[in-house]
Amino acid sequence: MSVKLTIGNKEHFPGIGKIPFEGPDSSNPLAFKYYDEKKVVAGKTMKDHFRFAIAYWHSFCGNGSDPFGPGTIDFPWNESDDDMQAAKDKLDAAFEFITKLGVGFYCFHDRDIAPEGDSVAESVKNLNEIVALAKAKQAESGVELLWGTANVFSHKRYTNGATTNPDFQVVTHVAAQVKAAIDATIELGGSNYVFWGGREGYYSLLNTNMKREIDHLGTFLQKARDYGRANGFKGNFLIEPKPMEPTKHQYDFDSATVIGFLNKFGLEKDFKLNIENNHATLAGHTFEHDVQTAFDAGLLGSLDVNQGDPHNGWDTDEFMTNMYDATKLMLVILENGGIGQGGMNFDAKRRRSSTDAQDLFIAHISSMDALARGLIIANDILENSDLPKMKKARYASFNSGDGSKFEKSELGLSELADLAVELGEPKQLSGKQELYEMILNQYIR
Ligand code: XUL
Ligand code: CO
Repeated sequence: MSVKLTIGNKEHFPGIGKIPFEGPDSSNPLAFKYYDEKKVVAGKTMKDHFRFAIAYWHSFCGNGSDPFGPGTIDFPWNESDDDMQAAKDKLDAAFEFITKLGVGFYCFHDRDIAPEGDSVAESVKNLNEIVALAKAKQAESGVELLWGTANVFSHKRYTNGATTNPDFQVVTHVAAQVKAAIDATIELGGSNYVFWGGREGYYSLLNTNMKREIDHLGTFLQKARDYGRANGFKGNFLIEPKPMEPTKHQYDFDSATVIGFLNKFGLEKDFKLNIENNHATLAGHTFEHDVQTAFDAGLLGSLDVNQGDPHNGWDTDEFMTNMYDATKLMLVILENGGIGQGGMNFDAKRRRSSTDAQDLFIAHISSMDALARGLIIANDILENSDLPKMKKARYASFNSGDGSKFEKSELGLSELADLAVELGEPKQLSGKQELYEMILNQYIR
């Protein structure tokens, strides 16, 4: 990737150059300690293992505002009173940041990169104008689009849902936005297109016909897929599960729910899942559980690698730095052959009180290092510890004889019951969870 520090006229992150790899002994906060993009682990460079992507909305739009107070972080690219000029300045800043960090991908919602206009036509015109500029920046920098999406949850017209809104007129506006966002993703060569069901869900069954709403969602996604395929989109469509927030009952609850939904509506050949750590934990799962569930269904698409706070129950979108979570995630990724044409989008924001420009770099560097270290440890565990052998050995009774016949569906219930009489009481076999945990700890070094 060629690195040009300023693409527009102005440098938005002065004093910060290309982030170097300096190794684990470095104390430079603006250097990688573990993420070495060229380092080969398990036959692949780190760059290819992760396919890291910057989340446009958090990194260049989220200024630290929360329900208790306004923004705390100054964005020099937001100074212009002209919305379109501000969007162009933001694009400059975004590509400056992405290339200085040395990340290969980015992700956006339509409204992150271009302002909503006063009409459908003006919104599409704004988007197309910025997309043309983004295309030039991608060509100049080598940065690629991991996925595009439409923000169909912020505008007040979506208060009662987007495609699941009880008002058909709202659904037509969703279509206008999704069509333009798919067009933008195709134009920018995006590898994937994401649907996160922002307000697709409900608060009370007293006013909600859940079946009708979910049917509308299925029909809408079939039409979006048909449009994308007819217009040359070759990437994966992705659904991002989340159990709650903003609504009480989000329809795309978790991986298992979405897999059932995709199969029901005949979407499983074109759609996969984009799984986010903080969403999985809100659903009462671990990240690796929801990722493994998607892999097992052949539907792992991409990841949003953030983390929540274990002490509260909402979506805090913190940068993923927990070494246990990173290691357990990378174990699942390595054991299942990698993330394919997906990637790892941060979908994380620095804390409201992290107000220095360099904090944005530090947050990303820290998370990339945690995941890189997790990759190295996971690979070490798989290559050098007894853990994979132990896990395999637990299922050895299904490898031959009657166990193998059962796996091949060759034994009926009566035959199985007769075998219980013949074989007698099974010997107690320890699951040895503490030993597995001991091995994990021994390798986190
Ligand atoms: C919200 C969330 C979204 C999606 C894209 O919780 O994760 O930012 O990733 O719409
Ligand atoms: Co997300």
